[in-house]
Amino acid sequence: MPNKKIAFITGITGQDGSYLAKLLLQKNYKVFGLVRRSSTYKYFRLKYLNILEKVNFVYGEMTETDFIIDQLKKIRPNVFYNLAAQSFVKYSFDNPKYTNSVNYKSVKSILDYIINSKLKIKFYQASTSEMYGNINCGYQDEKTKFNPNSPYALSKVKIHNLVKKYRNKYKLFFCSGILFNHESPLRGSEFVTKKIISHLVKMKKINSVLELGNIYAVRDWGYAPEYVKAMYSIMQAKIPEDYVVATSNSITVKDFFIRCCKKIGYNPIFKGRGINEKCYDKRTGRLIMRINKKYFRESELYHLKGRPLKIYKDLGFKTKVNVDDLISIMFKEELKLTHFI
Ligand code: NAP
Ligand code: G4F
Repeated sequence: MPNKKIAFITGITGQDGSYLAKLLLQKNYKVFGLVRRSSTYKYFRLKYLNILEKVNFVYGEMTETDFIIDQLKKIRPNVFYNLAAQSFVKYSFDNPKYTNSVNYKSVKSILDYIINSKLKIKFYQASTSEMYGNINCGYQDEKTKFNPNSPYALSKVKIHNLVKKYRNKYKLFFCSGILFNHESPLRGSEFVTKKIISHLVKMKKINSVLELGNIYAVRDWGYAPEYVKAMYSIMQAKIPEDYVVATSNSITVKDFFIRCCKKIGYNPIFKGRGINEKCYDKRTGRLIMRINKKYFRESELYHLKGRPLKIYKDLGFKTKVNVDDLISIMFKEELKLTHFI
């Protein structure tokens, strides 16, 4: 039997890292994952997917690039998926330097090492629709110019451009997926979809009010397990290129919230405007949601809608799960997940 291919995944404890690890194990890869130490348990996603025992862990920080390079020398992976990032946009305004260190500087050192080594490692970079910023255009695709308006987006544009530059200069298999927002039951709790769903489920038992920020932002939300399949396809392409991955449907945070309320049996009605806007259940009069200024960002990205035609034409990839399916899946799994945390 031929030797198994070896994958190295950074960010393996995160949403995408866990789903990707599962997919690569199914494809018969030997999977290594970088994990940073912390005082809290963070393997629940891998446990939930029933792959905790199947992954080989490497314990370290993205910023310790010498350590990561030593690991690459030992492990000699065929493929490197760089999914680790300071990925929370709001936090990047509080700590832009750290965001840049993790998302740009560390990755640059790893790429420089791959270029200078004799290792033939295919490299995938987790780029993001956040890089587009606010532009006057109905949709975004591979030809749309970047206009980053957060430190997170800026760090991602810098590394995205470097990956492209190195690919062209050194003719290596370096590529990026420009992924629009994608969610799942394993989404981090601070992101808005997961925050809404977890809260609505909890509200059935305890008396609390959901607090949100800008509910008029528009996002193109897809389903994470499908998006890791897109990452894999991008890495199987004959020619390394960058691809947009999106559903091409987008709605406001408010619309997402309304659909969730209806799904759980509320009849939402809204009163007030701006930061005084509130949502009540029409039947019981219960206050469900209010706006809290603290969830607003220094600079908001108002509208994202992807046009994923290139990946469809070149690689035959198309999303199937729409936002209502996504909401159903997230609600269904929310209660089960509490057993793994
Ligand atoms: P996530 O759930 O926030 O996971 C991030 C992962 O990176 C976690 O495993 C985290 O480890 C790890 N990490 C963060 N800082 C690290 C550091 N300094 N050293 C080592 N590991 C570190 O993110 P995700 O949603 O899976 O997204 C995966 C990637 O895709 C990210 O690069 C993100 O920027 C990008 N992206 C995501 C989306 C989306 O909608 N989800 C869209 C476009 C692009 P801990 O468990 O220790 O925190
Ligand atoms: O769920 P979010 O925090 O995701 P955001 O900022 O779009 O970023 C996510 O998607 C990017 C891809 O476009 C990734 F690159 C990034 O790593 C991350 O995965 O916020 C979505 C929208 C924003 O406009 C935000 O202002 O929801 C708005 N929002 C309104 N109230 C809120 C809240 N966001 C959060 N997190 N919490 C709120 O209470």
